[in-house]
Amino acid sequence: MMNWDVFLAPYQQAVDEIKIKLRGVRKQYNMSSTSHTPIEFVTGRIKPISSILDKAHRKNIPLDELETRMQDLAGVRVMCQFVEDIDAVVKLIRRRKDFEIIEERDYITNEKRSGYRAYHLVIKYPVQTIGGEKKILVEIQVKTLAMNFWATIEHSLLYKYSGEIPEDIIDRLQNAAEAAFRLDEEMSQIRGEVLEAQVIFRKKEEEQRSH
Ligand code: 0O2
Repeated sequence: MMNWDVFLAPYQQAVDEIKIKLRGVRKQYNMSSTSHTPIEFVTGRIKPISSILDKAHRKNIPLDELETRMQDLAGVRVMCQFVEDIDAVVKLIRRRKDFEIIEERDYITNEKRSGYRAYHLVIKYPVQTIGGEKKILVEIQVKTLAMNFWATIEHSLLYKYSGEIPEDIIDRLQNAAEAAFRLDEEMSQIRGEVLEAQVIFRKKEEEQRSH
């Protein structure tokens, strides 16, 4: 018999620690007046036992191999305002000394067939336990608010229809994915224009000061 509480405890610990660390990054950006924070908010979860069992069954993973073969028992999600911020978050994750990156999956350049978009990183994270150090696999999903909105709705529909979403709703989800993509594009354009306006404004100010 598997003792789930004992098995999942270090995963919960890893999620809690990483949430605190990434929220700390956000705080640091917010204190700096020069750069905008690429992190809007951070959430995290341990995969529910029923989902672990479903996925293990679906992917033929024996329960004694979960630790090495199920990479998202611990999951952290980083939400960004703009698509450009995703890149900034990925870069800052790559630079960290406490995260060892095992795998990266770019579902932004390679959108999934469902319409799902996000950037996934699987890291090895050291948790200190009373039995010594334990390296835990954690999946970090980095996405925009629009990508997250779409994925959350699609996820609950998958659950509602036990994975068999009716055709007409699938079509609507595809349309919604397209709309979310366009929303991200529009926001990026606006961001670009705001940044450009700021540069022009700063230049004008400097010119006035030097006269
Ligand atoms: P849950 O309920 O969120 O835990 P696979 O599960 O085979 O598609 P793999 O290789 O395990 O994928 O890893 P991947 O692709 O990084 O996906 C892991 C997680 O990404 C999923 O976990 C979802 O959270 C999210 N995800 C991936 N594809 C989709 C999608 O099409 N729609 C939505 N809404 N989320 C997606 P789980 O275990 O599937 O689900």
